[in-house]
Amino acid sequence: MELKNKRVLVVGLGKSGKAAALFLQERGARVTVSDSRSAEALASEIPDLLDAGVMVETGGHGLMTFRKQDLIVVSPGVPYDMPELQQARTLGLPIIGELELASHYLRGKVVAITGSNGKTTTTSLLGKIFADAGRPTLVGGNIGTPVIDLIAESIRLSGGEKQEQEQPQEQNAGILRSAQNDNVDINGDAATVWSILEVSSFQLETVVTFSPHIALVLNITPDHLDRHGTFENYASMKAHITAKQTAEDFFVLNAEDKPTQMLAALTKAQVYWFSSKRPVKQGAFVHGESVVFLAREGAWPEPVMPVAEIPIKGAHNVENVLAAVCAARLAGISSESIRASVASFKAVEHRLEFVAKVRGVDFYNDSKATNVDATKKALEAFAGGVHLILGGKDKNSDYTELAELIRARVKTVYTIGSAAQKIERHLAGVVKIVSAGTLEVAVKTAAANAVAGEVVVLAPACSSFDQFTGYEQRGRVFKELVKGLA
Ligand code: UMA
Repeated sequence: MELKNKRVLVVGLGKSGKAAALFLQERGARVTVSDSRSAEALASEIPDLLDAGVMVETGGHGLMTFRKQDLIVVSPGVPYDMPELQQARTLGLPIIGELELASHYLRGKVVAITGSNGKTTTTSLLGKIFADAGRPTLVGGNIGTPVIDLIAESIRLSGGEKQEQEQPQEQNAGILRSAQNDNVDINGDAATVWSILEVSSFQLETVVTFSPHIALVLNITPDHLDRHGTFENYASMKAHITAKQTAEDFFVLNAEDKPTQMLAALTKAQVYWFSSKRPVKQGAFVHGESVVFLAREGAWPEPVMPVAEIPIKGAHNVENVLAAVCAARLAGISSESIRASVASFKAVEHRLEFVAKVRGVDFYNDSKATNVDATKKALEAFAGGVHLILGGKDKNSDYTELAELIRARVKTVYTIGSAAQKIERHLAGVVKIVSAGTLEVAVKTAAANAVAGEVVVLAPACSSFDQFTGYEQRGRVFKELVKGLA
């Protein structure tokens, strides 16, 4: 992608926008950043950009700014259909996201993980499996580090700028050979740099040529309907992950999730499956008490590890491990190495993370449960006696879907944030509800109500942006409040 002297507009000055703007400027583009927030709100970001020579527009997006550009790069959180972008489209200006931009420069191979839930855990786990196996590994994307910020290290680890062009094809051939030989456990490409990327529907909305060597879709359940409008639109964004894959690539899918299964018909890549319930044609599944991997149809399943050795809580985490096992075996990492990595894996922060036991009550931080399905998965991990903190910013979600599990396992729901009233309407008559308003009141009231042996779980089924800067801050505040109790 030629950037020298190109006029490029970056929309949004969050983590992705800042990384994209500095990268583009460094590559010789003439960059403007436009953000709807005020200059005061962006005061800590602006000096770096001005120093680098980037022009900055704050306090709104000027229509003219979106006209005189050769390329527009949008941040994931910027709505695809905002009027300024619609106008740019009618003018025929190319519009891509930060992920697409980064993928043109990232060296080595990509494992991309998407899904409504489990992305962060699976991405972290795969990062650990690859790194433990001695593979040069980078981890980023929606998990927190913009993909742009991985580029420099991917180039360094690949031996510098010079080999930029030749490398990918050679390495693809190695992996293809390994799969065809029914011997995926090869060491032939141990020097390849692997970028393990968590990718969201927001990021996938604006990809054009992005083509991961191994793509995983963990599950597709309603989320972000406020942005994508319908479930069908949302699911179609997830499908973009495989749109540019070829027969040399791998597509790993959840055999137990209907919307995910349907993606198999859309891909040119080799489809591998994972299932916690039954054997699959090729891929990873639970057989008796063990996780096994089947390299291809008709082969003998090879044992990877006992299910009992999986250290992270909940049936959904067995699925995450199966997905990771499948991807790691396809990359040629041995079962022994995978087993050791999984067994020593610690729950990701904010993902059903154990915080503390206070007077016999266990506190779990699942702040990353930002949709209804994630909250269901959290509840499934506990037999009963749950004090559940729900609420935040609504995403056009249907909370009645929680009713059955709440009736069976939850003693009291504590509502917080702007979605509280809607949640209370949806769960009326199902369970005792306390309108707590804030996280602080919720934690203190739940701690006072819960008795030894019960659990307090923050799994809010909503995004955090009404009261916090993100789910991480919400999770950290929760942990501080719990520590305060102790
Ligand atoms: N903005 C505008 N105009 C708009 C909308 C937003 O200028 O119309 C500006 C905001 O004022 C703000 C900036 O855009 O300054 C924010 O951009 P962003 O929302 O894309 O945030 P980043 O900081 O760049 O973070 C993004 C991801 N955020 C979202 O997708 C909302 C982060 O995922 C990701 O970690 C980061 O890039 C690095 O890749 C967060 C997330 O909530 C964790 N993701 C969603 C999720 O997991 O459910 C998809």
